[in-house]
Amino acid sequence: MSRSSDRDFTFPQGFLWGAATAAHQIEGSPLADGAGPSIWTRFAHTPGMTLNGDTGDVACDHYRRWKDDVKLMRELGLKAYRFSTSWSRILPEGSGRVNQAGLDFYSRLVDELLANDIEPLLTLYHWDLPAALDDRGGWLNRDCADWFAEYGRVLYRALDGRVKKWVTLNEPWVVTDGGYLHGALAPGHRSKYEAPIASHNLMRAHGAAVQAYRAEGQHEIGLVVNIEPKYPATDSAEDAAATRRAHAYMNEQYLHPALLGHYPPELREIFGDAWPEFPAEDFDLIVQPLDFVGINYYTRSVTTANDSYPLKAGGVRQPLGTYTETGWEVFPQGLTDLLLWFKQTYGDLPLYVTENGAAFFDPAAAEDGRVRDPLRIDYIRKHLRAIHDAIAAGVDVRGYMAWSLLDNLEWSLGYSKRFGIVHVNYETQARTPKDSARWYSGIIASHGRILSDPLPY
Ligand code: PNW
Repeated sequence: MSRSSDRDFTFPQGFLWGAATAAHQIEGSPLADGAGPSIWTRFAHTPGMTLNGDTGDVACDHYRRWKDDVKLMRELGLKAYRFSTSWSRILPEGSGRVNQAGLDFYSRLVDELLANDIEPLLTLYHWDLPAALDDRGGWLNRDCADWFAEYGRVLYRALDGRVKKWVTLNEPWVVTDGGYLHGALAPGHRSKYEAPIASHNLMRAHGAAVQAYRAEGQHEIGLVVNIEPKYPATDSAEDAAATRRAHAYMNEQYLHPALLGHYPPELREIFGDAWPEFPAEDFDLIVQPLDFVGINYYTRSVTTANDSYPLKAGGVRQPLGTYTETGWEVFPQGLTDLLLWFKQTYGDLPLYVTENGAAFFDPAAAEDGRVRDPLRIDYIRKHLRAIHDAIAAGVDVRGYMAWSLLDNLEWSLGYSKRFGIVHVNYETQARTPKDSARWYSGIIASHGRILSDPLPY
């Protein structure tokens, strides 16, 4: 595991090294300064929806500590910071009236990042729909494409030029699968009839926001998807077919319409009578030229014919596998495989790994103040090597954002899972860079060269 290697792991010049967060997971103060509630504020305050009733009311208090947090990013040597804006801070009713104070918060944050030579990557939607729009049907309402484009325009006009990399949606698959099919995430619906409609409207909203950007903006815009490569458990024909369906459902459901203009045919098989006929002209809106695609990668799954998609997705536990605290198998090879698959399927688009990381049970800070998290270092190190393999094979990967900068609110799992490279003490809000953060600083400073060194343990 800790053998050194003669290989040169230096990454291309200009490779963007960063870390990522999302508004609801770190900001706290969700209703401050005129903001409206989001579906996550409402969901988390509904008894029984989150572990221990945890809410985002305080989170990492980043809404008040943003300046110190940027200082910390600077100290770690980050070149980029991926964050999301909260729609209901900016448009409290989701559409119509703009709340200048909400916009100012992000404007100050972006200025502070730039003053510290950190490139902002701004995601418009990381799951926190304004509650007022959910009251009008949320992603089930076809008007959401107009609402989202309107919200995008407000931000493009305020920040384009200072922000040069924009993302429409973070992980539409999770929004739909968690929010409309299984109900584990806001708004907590469980309907196989709603899920395809929500997915389709998310993609229409994506298309509308990209179109609006072409009219207003001068720089780059893309989409972020989560990809989980699927491998068959055996070489039986049944397992192969199940793997195909799982792959179409999770990995192609959004990229196919966004980049090819149609859905993979397996979706009809999966959803049966719940799969509607969509108007052909919708696909003209959905398929927009993108400047880049962001890929969030955490794990793979091993699929059998016993998994029935979409309602129950099993995944076979690997007896020799290593698993993180969220039960996800550590499988770096999957990242190389998926990057190669992407290029083969969708062609040569610039790619960013916009999230990658792991929750592990980190020990408390030792007396020397260090938080020792060797498993996280090992995880990130292996995944960076896997990305390097893909680059060496010709895939155009331009950056890596560790998930996450800070320990934060892991949605319905509350504060129980820690993904940060920086430890957050939720009582005092003290930030302590873990060993992984220190090690990652060294990666950035050496352009990845120290990936050939043995593990620092
Ligand atoms: C991502 N899956 O979510 C999100 O973008 C983050 O906000 C989140 O904190 C992070 O991963 C860690 O969970 C995912 O089931 C949730 O495949 C679920 C899946 C993938 C990504």
